[in-house]
Amino acid sequence: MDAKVERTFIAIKPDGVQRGIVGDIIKRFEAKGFKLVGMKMMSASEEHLTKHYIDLKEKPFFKDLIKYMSSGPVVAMVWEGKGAVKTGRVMLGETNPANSLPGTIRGDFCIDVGKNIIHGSDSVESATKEISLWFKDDELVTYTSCAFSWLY
Ligand code: D4T
Repeated sequence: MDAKVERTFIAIKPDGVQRGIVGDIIKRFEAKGFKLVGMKMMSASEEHLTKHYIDLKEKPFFKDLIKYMSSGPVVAMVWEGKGAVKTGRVMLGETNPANSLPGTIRGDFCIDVGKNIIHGSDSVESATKEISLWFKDDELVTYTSCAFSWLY
C-alpha cells in the first residue's frame, strides 16, 4: 500500500462532543496535513461499542466504558496520510490524560482516564477493522487534496 494513503479511525467521544471540542480536534488533524476522508455523527449502540472494544471485554472498567461511550453522540472520522495511525496516537497523547504531555489532545483538553474525549486506532490492523465496523465503503471518499504536493 502507498504509505500516503494509510488510514486511521478517530472518534470524538461523547464528552468531547458535549464539551464543544469537536472543532479544535478537527483543526489539529487538518493543520497537521492529514486528509479527512469520512465523517459522521452517531449515537453508537451498546452492541456496536461492544464489538469496537471487544479486546477489553474482561477489563474491570468495560461496563463503565460502554455506558460512557453510549451516553451521547460521537463524531466518527477517518483521516488519511503518511503514518496516520502512529502520528494520530502521538497527537492524542496517552490513554490516561494525566500522563499526556501538553500539546497533545488529551494533555490539553481532559483530566480523567474515564473521560478522555477521543479514540484513535492503535495499529494499522486495528484501523482497518475499526474503519469497516464504523463506515460502509460508500461513506468514505477518495479525492486529491490540493495541498498534497506541498505536504509530500
Ligand atoms: P481508546 O481505545 O479509547 O482510544 O483508548 P486507548 O487505546 O488509548 O486505551 P485502551 O484501549 O486501553 O482503553 C480504552 C478506553 O478505556 C478507558 N479506560 C482505560 C478506563 O476507563 N480505565 C482504564 O483503566 C483504562 C486503561 C479509556 C480508554
